[in-house]
Formats: sequence, structure tokens, C-alpha cells
Amino acid sequence: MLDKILIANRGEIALRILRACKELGIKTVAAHSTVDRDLLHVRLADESVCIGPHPAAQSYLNIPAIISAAEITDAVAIHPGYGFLSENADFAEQVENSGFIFIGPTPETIRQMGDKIAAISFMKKMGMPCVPGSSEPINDHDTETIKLARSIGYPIIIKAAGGGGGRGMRVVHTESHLINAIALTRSEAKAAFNNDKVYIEKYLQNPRHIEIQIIGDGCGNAIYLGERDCSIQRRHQKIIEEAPAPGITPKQREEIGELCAEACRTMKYRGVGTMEFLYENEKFYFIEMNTRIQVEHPITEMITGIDLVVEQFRIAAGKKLSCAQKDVKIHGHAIECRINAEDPQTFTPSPGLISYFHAPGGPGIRVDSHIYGSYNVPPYYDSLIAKIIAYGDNRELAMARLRNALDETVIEGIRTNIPLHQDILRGNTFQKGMVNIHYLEKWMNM
Ligand code: MV4
Repeated sequence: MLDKILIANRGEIALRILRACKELGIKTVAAHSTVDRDLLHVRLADESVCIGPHPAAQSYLNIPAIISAAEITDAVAIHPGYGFLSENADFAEQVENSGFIFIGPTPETIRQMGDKIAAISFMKKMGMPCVPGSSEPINDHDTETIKLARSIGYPIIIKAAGGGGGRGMRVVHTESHLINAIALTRSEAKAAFNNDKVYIEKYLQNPRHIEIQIIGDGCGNAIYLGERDCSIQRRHQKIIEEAPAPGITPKQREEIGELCAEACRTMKYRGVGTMEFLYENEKFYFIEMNTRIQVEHPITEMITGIDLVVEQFRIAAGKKLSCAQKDVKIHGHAIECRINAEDPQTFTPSPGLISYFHAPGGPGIRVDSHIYGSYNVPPYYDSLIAKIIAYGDNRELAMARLRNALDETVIEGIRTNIPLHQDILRGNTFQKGMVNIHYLEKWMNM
């Protein structure tokens, strides 16, 4: 196994990674910003290094500071967690060029999947169903572009090749707006991603967001671990995720899952990854791939019994996958609520001192959180403070346990979105399953 690793992240995921290390006997270094000295994982790590002040650009995104911290502590590998540098191909490359193991895919894979046009073009070749669209970057031959959009049919969506996760997109309903909208999206993309390539797709009006978890060993072996439904979101921030996705049949799961695994075998994918799909009228449409561990990974762990962070370390250490596809069995149902330090009505951040914390418990309840009574939530980072995950033999039991867990949780001193979760979980629409990506925003406006 790896001797010592550096955790280049913060909050709940840093603690999640630390716990996996302790299980595996891997020594840990917590790289943290000045305001994060009191984070639980910093206190529990074997060593810690302050890598800079609170602005992420000077600490969690500061590549030389992170690599220097690995050097002075003799770490052999760096775990980027999610967000921050986790999908930065240049970071992965510099980590490897400095003689460390990057816990994630190769820089080349990250780069290819980071270019959404390249990702879609590869997946199409692999026989993956994709949204009807341009397949190529849009050029400046406007008459050609107008023809293309007409053949796809309105509404269409313009997306930036360098975007993803909801950044750099624009919906166009009529031809008269097309060319101007492309110019706007292009200049925003140039400013945001330093890449002005854009492409167009048919805009699906009421899809669900379903994603497939995959793992590959980097040698051409890969498996899929079922799907997650992440449709409950607001402004591209997921709020509730569940696995398996309600209504997906074992046959559908196997078909789309096997396509994903095969694509990963072909690219010799290394590490954990997620293929994102839109799902409408019983059909999957690939939209992008994430090359990191995701926030919602625990629900997949609950229904498969596979520890995805442990798998990341095994793969980074050059071991084979811990099981074959035939050994992957999906049992029961898991639902995750993301608890954010924010006002439940206005969604404005609510950082500050947690004066009291009582965590929920009981059968089937898992809490992934770094908070404790007297912890001060800093205002500088993501507002995620806990994930409450409920597992049960079936969806009804998972929902009942999750409702109880939310009711048991006490977080005093700051506001949280727990009341919002309680309302959603008591609503008929969620209880029936199969809500689409617009559900929450529509429901909030009622
Ligand atoms: C779409 C779409 C409809 N049609 N593509 C937003 C996030 C990014 N990953 C892709 N996104 C979308 N792409 C086509 N062709 C609707 C969205 C979308 C969305 C997707 C997943 C989860 C939430 C969403 C919220 C608004 C729009």
C-alpha cells in the first residue's frame, strides 16, 4: 500500500479520505489554509502543513504550495478530493512530473474529458447514446450553423467545450436569436475557460439527471456500479441524490452500465469516474464525464458495499479492482441529503459558530461531516457542512429513516437547509419518485 499521502482538500471529503487512509494504514498529511487549522481532519491527520491564506487561489488551488507540502513531508501521493484541483490536468501533470502519484486519472484522460466536445466524440464512437447535436465545434459559417440548428430542431442549447456542471450554457428557442447567442456564449466561454469553442445540442425540456459510477484500474479493466438520480437540484447545485434511480430496470442498468464500463476499458481509465446522462422518455443521453470522486459517492457505496475511496487508493497503489462485474450486486436503496450552512428560504450562506451539534443515528444512517459543537464555519468556501445518508431494503424504508434522521439532527448557531429537506421528503412528488431537474425550482416558486 501507499506509505503516506497528502490530502489537498478540506471539509467533509478531506475527513472521508483521512478515514479511508487510517483503515488502510496509510499515513496522512493534511494541507490546509490558515482559517482551516481547526478542521477535524487537520487535527486527526498524522501531520499538517499550512499552504496559504484563506482565498482558495492562494491555498487549495496553489499548485506550487501543495507540491512543496508533499515534498517536505515525504508524501508519495496526493489526493485532490472533489472541486478545487481535482479535474485540473495541469495539476495532475505537475504532481506526476514532481515524482508523486496523482490519485485520479492520467493528465491526458482529465484533459480529454475536460473538453466536452472531445468527450462526446469519444463516447459516440463507443456507441454511447448522445443528444442530437453538432459533434464538432461551431465555426463562423453562420448559414451552415443555422442549417444545422434547423435540422436538430428548436429549442437547442449552446454549450462551451470548456464548461460543464452548468457553466457556460445558453438555451435558444428561435432561429432569430441563434447567431447572437452563439457569440455571447463564445465570449463568456473565452473569459471563463480561456477556450471559445462551443457546440450545440437539442435542448431536452424535462429530463432527469442520472449518472453512472465507474471504476477502472488503468490497465483496461473497468466495471460500473449502477446509477444515481441527482435530479433534485437548484442552480446546478445538487441537494438530494438517490441510488438506484427510481424506475430504472435491471436491463436498462446493465445496458447503459456496460457501455460506460466498455468505454472505460477502451481508454484504460484509471480511478473512479462518473458518466453524466440526461434521461427522458426512457432513453439515456450522455452529456459529460467527471473524472473525480463525487460528493454523492456514499449512496453508491451503500447499495454496492464497495468503498470507493479505498478503491482509489488500491488503484493508485497499482492493485487490481477489488471485484469483477459479476460480483457487483445492488442491494436496497440509499438517499443522501446535502446539509448546507444557508438560509432554507433564500439560500444565502449562513457561516459562523456552531454552538451545538447533535448528529442523527440508528439503523441505516450514515453521516459524512466534519462539523462539531464549537466549530466555526468559515465564510470563504462551499457551504456543505454534512451529508446525511439513509439506507434501507427499499426506497420507502430509506425515506422513512432519512425523515427521522433529519428530525433528530440539531445544528444550532447557524441556519441550515434541513427544513427544506424535511419539506421535500414529506412532499408527494418526491415520494412517488421520478422527479425531473426542474422539480425543485418550480416547487419553490409555488
Ligand atoms: C442539457 C439540458 C437539456 N438539454 N443539455 C446542465 C449541467 C450540465 N451538466 C448539463 N446541463 C444541462 N444540459 C441538453 N441537451 C439541461 C441541462 C440542465 C441540467 C442538467 C442536469 C442537472 C440539472 C440541470 C439544470 C438545468 C439544466
